[in-house]
Amino acid sequence: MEASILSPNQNLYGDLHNLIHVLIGLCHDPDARNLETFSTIGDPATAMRDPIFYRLHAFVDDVFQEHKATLPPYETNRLNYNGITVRGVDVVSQGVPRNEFKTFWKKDDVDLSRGIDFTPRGNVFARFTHLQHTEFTYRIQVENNTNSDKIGTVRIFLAPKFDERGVNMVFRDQRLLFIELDKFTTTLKPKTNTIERKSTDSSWWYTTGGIQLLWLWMATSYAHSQGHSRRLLMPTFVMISNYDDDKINQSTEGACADAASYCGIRDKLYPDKRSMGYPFDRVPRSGVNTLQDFLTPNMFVQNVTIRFSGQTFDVQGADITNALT
Ligand SMILES: [Cu+2]
Repeated sequence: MEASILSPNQNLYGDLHNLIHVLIGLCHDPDARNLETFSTIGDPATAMRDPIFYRLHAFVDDVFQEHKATLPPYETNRLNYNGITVRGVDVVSQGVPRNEFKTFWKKDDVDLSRGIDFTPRGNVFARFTHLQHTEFTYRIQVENNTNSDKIGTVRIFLAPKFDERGVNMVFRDQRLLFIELDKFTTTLKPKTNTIERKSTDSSWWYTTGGIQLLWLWMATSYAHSQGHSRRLLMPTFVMISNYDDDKINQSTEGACADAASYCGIRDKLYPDKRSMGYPFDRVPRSGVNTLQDFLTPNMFVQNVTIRFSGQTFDVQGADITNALT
């Protein structure tokens, strides 16, 4: 899909994804006779503004899934973590019912001074309104039935429960829609453990929470498209995998390490030995038709509601819903 300078044979591996961006981006002046530059899809900063971006990326996903379909499914011995059982998962948030994500509008300022083509004397702020969610904490109950400390990788995902007709999704379709909300390592003492993890510590968290926010935004948009205006039920999936099978022997210090799921760690290996998307990146083992069929004892599913409150908060965080006309 995308050779890099590390690929042993760049011509053989090709660069399908990037070259389609370039192909479409220059289609209005393919032999450069008018000295035109590329259009929106040619630059990562603007590519998503072109509707064909989504067709291109769906195509890239499809090619990748064709490859994944040739790999053997994960059998339970490559999913389970012997001795580790996840007993319960809750999402808790102040002033919000348990197992609910609350979303609302938030005003914020962004400094555009580095992106404009004159030299400003100071900052150039633009105020915009975006979707935001209240901070929340995952509370995960885990039993370690061995008699020593165990290290695990906690993997948290969100997925739709229903398809566009409101019917429960089958696993072979649903697995392609799981999105990672967080991933971190934890030490499990013998017997019972309660893991608490804040949304602001997420491996996808990015200053004001861009990426995680994007997922919740997509989920809320999906809710609207489903006609469940302002309210959507989604399974939150938690898995604890064996860190012995996950770890990369390197220091985890480095640029971008706080959002490592998103961008890796600069000049280091990707900090997870498992394939990206694990455990949902391969076709399921035989006999698995639903998410419930897929579960091994080290996994747990909690249905969580995403509720859009309709409120708007200003830059300082004051509720200005009723001040708007
Ligand atoms: Cu792309």
